[in-house]
Amino acid sequence: MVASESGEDARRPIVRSLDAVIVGAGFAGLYMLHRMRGLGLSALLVEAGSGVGGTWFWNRYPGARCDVDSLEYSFSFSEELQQQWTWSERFATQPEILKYLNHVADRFDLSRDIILETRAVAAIYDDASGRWQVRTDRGDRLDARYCIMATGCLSEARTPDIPGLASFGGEVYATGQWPHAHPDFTGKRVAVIGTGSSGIQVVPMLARQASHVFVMQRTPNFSIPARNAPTDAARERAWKATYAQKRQAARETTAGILYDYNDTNALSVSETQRTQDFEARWSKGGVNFIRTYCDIMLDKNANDTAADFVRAKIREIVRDPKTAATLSPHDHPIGAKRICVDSDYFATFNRDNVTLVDIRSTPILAATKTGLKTAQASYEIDALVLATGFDAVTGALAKIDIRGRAGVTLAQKWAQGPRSYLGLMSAGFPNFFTITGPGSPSILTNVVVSIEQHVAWIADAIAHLHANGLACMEAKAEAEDAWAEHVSEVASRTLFVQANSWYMGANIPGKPRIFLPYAGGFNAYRLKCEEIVARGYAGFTLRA
Ligand code: NA7
Repeated sequence: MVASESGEDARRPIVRSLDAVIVGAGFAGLYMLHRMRGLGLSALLVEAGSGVGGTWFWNRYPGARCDVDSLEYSFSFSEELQQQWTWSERFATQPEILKYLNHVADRFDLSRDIILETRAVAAIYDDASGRWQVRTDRGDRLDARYCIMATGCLSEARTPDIPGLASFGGEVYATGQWPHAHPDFTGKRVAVIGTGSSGIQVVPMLARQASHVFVMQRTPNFSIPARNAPTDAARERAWKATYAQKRQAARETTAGILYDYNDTNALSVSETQRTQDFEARWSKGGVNFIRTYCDIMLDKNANDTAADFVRAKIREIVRDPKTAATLSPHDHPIGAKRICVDSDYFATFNRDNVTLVDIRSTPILAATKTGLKTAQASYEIDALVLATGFDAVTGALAKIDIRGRAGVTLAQKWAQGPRSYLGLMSAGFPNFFTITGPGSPSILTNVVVSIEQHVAWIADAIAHLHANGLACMEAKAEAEDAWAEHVSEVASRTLFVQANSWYMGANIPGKPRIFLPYAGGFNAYRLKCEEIVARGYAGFTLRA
């Protein structure tokens, strides 16, 4: 790799003319680089971290784990890779996924074209030459025909604006930027702010170490037990015997995952039957729970049956009725916020060293030198853990000064909400691609499946340009408008729009309230992309 671990001055600025600059070395960027190489094109990948892995590089907090089955949350593009790699657990831990991504980088010799510890700060389109000028915080000047953003949907971690936070004298950690040297919480009093997936994963781990954990909860979340287990060797063998077919079958589903889909409506079966069905899914564990019936995300009455079941489980697990009530979500339909998957989260509140603090009714007023203060109490702590989420989908793009045709910035264009054709390209930004951009299924699916589809589509589009002597590709404004309307119309038919979620941009003050991903399902989306190609890249302008 070009950059080194040894600090800022270890290398001189790079000045290079390339076919493509790729930003971000997570699943998306790594595969994109591999595909560009496959086309015989020159590409350089710019990565802010000191290693590859993207989201899985930064989110290394204790308990960080994927909630998609390992056999599915992995690349399918190389048969040898998928046959040879072995996952140790049903839901892989962050260190194992990071090891896998490092293995992929080594196996496909990607590292020689990756510059680490380097943040892309600007990408400016030059109308005259039709090329992108990418600048980095290390002074690099990269000039390329294609600029491909693989910046991730959950990569821009945010920290809360708590008055006095800077004056807190203890340790402060953010789950989305966890230090490499794991902090030791033994004997310490810790407060965790945030009870989304990250908070729900980290709390049980901290409770085993710390002398006391205060869980500062603003909004309770629905969570399903993971039922994680070591990889079952027979199941793995069976999968690998027909891996390619399984991957294809997954691509033909809504989520890009071989869940147990059920086309029955929740209210079409008896209450006894429903309880049995929910119980069966609950004991199997995982987000598959939300697929117990096909209308859970479409019909509020159906949704209520699933939500009631989970609330009853919380009451069953948590001994103190008041704590159980505070942990029970009532403000959003189950699944309308990303459903969480946990290992012993609710049971953790039965421990003597764990206290739930309802900061909805008594908000945090300030941080002090020694802890946190609400209107009712002061919490003396040694460490503070912020599990406060991300500026999702568009946050990482917004941090880069991206300017398209006539100097128009992406930030200006997206001020009222992102506009993108298929989540892949935005009008006015020629040869500029976003992998899992807004308006694509991305985070509503197995994101690796979505990434592979996007990368393959972009690589094929670039190959098409080259094969036909074309230099430039751009989304048409009218195609983009029609797509945005479709994305919002599909979302409006679901219960997703009823929650103040990061899917809606609702967790970021001032962010336009728009449903960011495409809720029409992976398979429908994939077919749409294929149809557009078959129609000669309908909705795109291709120029010589
Ligand atoms: P999430 O799901 O956005 O959760 C963030 C949590 O932090 C959530 O409970 C928020 O409460 C809470 N939060 C955010 N800001 C504050 C402030 N200022 N005060 C108190 N509490 C706050 O992020 P995660 O990292 O857990 O998960 C993101 C995705 O990663 C997840 O969905 C998976 O797909 C993987 P709120 O709900 O806003 O009241």
